[in-house]
Formats: sequence, C-alpha cells, structure tokens
Amino acid sequence: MPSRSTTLRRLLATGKTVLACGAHDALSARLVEEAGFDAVWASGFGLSAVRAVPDASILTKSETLEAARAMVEATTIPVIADCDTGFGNAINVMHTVQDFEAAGVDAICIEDNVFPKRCSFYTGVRRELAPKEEHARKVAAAKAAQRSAEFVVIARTEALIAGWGKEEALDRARAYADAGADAILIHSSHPGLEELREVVAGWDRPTPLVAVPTTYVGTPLADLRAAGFQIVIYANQPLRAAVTAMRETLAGLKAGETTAVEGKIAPLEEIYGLVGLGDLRANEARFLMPGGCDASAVVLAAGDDGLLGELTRDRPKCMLDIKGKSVLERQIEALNANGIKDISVVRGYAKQAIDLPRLRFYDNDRYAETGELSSLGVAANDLEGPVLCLYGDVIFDESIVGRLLRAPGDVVLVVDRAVLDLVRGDHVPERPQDLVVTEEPPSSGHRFVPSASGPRVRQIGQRLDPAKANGEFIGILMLSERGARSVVEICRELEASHRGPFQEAPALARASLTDLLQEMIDRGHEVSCIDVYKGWMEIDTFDDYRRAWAELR
Ligand code: SPV
Ligand code: MG
Repeated sequence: MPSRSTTLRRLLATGKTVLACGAHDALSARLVEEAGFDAVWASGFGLSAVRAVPDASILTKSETLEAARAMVEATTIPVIADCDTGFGNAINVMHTVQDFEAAGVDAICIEDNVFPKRCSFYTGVRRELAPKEEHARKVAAAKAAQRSAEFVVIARTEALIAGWGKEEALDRARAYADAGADAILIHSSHPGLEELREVVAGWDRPTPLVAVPTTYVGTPLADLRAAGFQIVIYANQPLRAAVTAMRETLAGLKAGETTAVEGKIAPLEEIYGLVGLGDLRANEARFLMPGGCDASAVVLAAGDDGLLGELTRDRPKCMLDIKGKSVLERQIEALNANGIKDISVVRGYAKQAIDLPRLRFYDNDRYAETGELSSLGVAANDLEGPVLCLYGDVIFDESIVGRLLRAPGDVVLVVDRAVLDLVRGDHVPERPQDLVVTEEPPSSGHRFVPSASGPRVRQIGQRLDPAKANGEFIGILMLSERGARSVVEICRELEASHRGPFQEAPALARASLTDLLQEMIDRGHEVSCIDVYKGWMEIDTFDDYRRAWAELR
C-alpha cells in the first residue's frame, strides 16, 4: 500500500482551499488522485449507485467501510468517508470512527438525517432530521473515539435540504462546531450560492466550512472561497461521467461500430498502468521462484495438406497419437518444462478434435484457402512478446525452448545445421524444406558449439537454392516484446494494402511464416537464429509418422 502523502488536517492548516472529488471505487479514487485533487470523497451516493441501489442507507457500514478501505489502499491522498448518519446512534458512531480510522481513512462525515437517510437531492421522499442535540452528541462521541489527533470529523447539516430554514442551519452548524466538529458541511440543493451565502455570512466560529457544489456547480471556486468555504467537494461528477461514457460505448458496440468505439476508450495499456502491472512484473521477477517464465506460445495448427490421408481424417496433425501422447501434448510438455504456461492454439481443420485443457483457442475457419500468416493474424490481437510461435506438427527437445528463451534478439528462429550435411549429400527431401541462409554458418562437416547469440538470417524460403542454404528453419521462433509489436504492425499494414503475390506465396492470404520472415528481413528488421543440430522432427508424411513411432519414447 502506498504511504499517505499528507493528512486532511495538515492541508487545512495551510489555509488553502482543499479540493476533493467523489469516487465510487478504488479505480475512480486513483483517477481522482491522478487528476491532482487534494483528497478523495468516498461518496455514499456513488457507492450506492455502483451497487445499483438508491442512496438511502441501503448499504451497510461494512460495505461502506470496505469500499473506503479499497480507496485508501489505491491512493496516497487523504480519503474522506461519507458515513451518512454514522450507522446508528452515538455509540455506533464511536465504532464507526474506530473502524474507519483503522482502515486508514483520514476523515468521516456524519449528517443529521434520521436513519434511514435519503439522498439530499431525491424529491418526493420522506425527509426527517435528527434533533440537533442528538446529532451534536454523535459528533462529540466521534471526537472522543478517534485515536489519532490527525483524524477529522466533519459534521453535516441537512437543515436547508429539509427546508427548515437558514437560522436552523446556522444554529445546527454552531452546535456541531461547539461539540468538537473539525469542519461543518452545510448542504444545499439550490442552483446558486445565494442561499448558502446568507447562511455562512453569519458564521461566527473558527471551524472551517465545507461546500458540496452539486447543484451550484457553476459557482467558481474563487466565489466559494470568498464566501468562506475551505473544503470544496465535487461529490458525484466522475460517477455520472462514467455512466455517460459507458452508455455511449455500449450503444456503439451494439450498433457494430466497434472500431470507432475502440478509438474513444482507454487503451488496455492505460488500464494496466492504473492497476499497477509494472509493480506486478517487478515483484514477480524479484520474489517468485525462478523458473517462471513470462513468455507465451502460439501453436499454428489450422492447416491440413491431406498428406497423411486416413490418419488425419478426424483430427488435425497436432492431435496425431504417438505412443499415447499427441504431438500437441508433447509440445505442451516441452513448453511447460520451460515455464511457458500461456499457450494458444490456432485451430482450423477438424478443430473440435483439439480438446486439451488449459489452452486458449483461436479459430482460422478459412484454413483451407489461407496460410500460416493468416493463422497468425487471427491471434495477432493478443500477440504480445515474448512469445514463441511454432508449427503444430513439430516435436522437439525441450532444451531447444530453453535456449530460445535465453537468446537475445527481437526475432529469433531455430535453425538446424544438420541440413549442411544433408543438402550437400545425395539426400532428397520428401517435402520442400524451409531453408535459410545465415551469416557465419558453422563450417560443414565439422563439430560446432553454438553461441548464445546466433548469426543473422539473410534469406529464408522453400525455393532457395539448396546448394546455397546453410540451415533449415525448424518451425519454431521467438518474438520479443518489440518483435511481436513489429509483426503485428506489419501484418496489419499488409492486410490493409498488399495486393498480388507476396514473397514466395501467390497471394498474401496464402503466405507462410517464412514469407513474413523474408519480408521482415527485406524491411531491415534484424532476424537472427540459434543453431541446433537435429533434436527435432516434423510429422508431414507417413514416413515421418512411422519414424516418430520408432524413435520417440
Ligand atoms: C454523496 O456524495 O453521497 C454526498 C454528497 O453525500 S451529495 O450526493 O451531493 O449529497
Ligand atoms: Mg452521501
């Protein structure tokens, strides 16, 4: 919890006008502080409204207390709790003071309505005031109960609201001040300041006065100050603003104007900032057991090339069983072993067959006529780095993931150098391979120790000259936060404006991951790799499948 910056009493001691604003929950309290107000008013009107009940003593003391406590925890400025009638008689008020003070609340306000109170602005409702002496005793009880000398008790009279006249208002204000109140709120529902000005003209106590300009909101602060008010509370404007904004947004969403709505509402990052995501990240890094991992993974498993015939009649390749475990289960195990728990799968062909738990799903229902890039695009809205992207048909040693996670770079591919031996021999691949040309390849035919930061990739694609290629992309890559942002931006830009063939693909819709990677290289993005030597397999053909059964445990 942030430490408090000051107290209401100290602010009052400066002699300056204290400007408070109403909040209805912890987040709005945080916004009140962010806007530069001196104090938060935990508004009974607002707290009731967010529970969709009238401001009529429906909320209990505990509910009000918990809401005020949440505001205290979310802010560093003083919180003034609107305690309505004090939740009972003078004895109850003593407990109210102790509870709110213990919760870190800086001040409470108690009003001379009888329980159950009615909001000052409701018309056509029963309105009664407690006897002046009884409320004065509540004020005295509140002052007797406070533990810290800093705690502030504001006494509020509703005499003007109830229509009992200016003399009664002034008389009550004096009685409450004499009972020890630290400040007096004389509430008014008049549209202008005239009524109040006449009352406060007769104010003959040193006790500061509080204004709640809900109906006389047009009165400039200077006029309120000149009239003798030292605390000004804008009690409910943020709540009303929220209702207007939510209605507008909801109408837009309902009408299908989703993009227009998106442009008008707070970006997700702003909410992350308000709720303290930065602290969460820092504390995770500092206090959680090592081994946790903030990377997520996206498995691209939408397509089906029909090469496995009957084997994939009712399921996509990633759900092929190999000795009691599907390809996807094996992938999840390898990812989990490296701390990656947030795993998404882009489904398409036979999507209902992917029924593993704890996965997030995206659907590329146009899988038959689109490529991997389109599948990635389906997940793009949530694509936040660091994220691993992998094909749904690769099985790999879990240590590859560990090395990838540690690799520096914004776009890092896993490149198998075994191809150096294969492409130069008489090996003829059954299927086109994702070949790469990198800088500084290990020399062919020799042992090598891969370095942590691998070389840059110059070219990637299926149509590269095998004689020039010096590695094979195994279908696993990692994007850093920046890398993921670049991918999302490029995908959006291409989708909006690209026409015709794209890299090796006949059209953007058909593009594969390697086409995107080549595009990034062409645009000057740094694409690097980590070197591996075998340690993985893909299930493309019957032969691959047979080999997997023979070799995997
Ligand atoms: C509240 O915010 O709950 C108040 C101030 O008591 S007002 O609603 O203006 O009466
Ligand atoms: Mg109230």
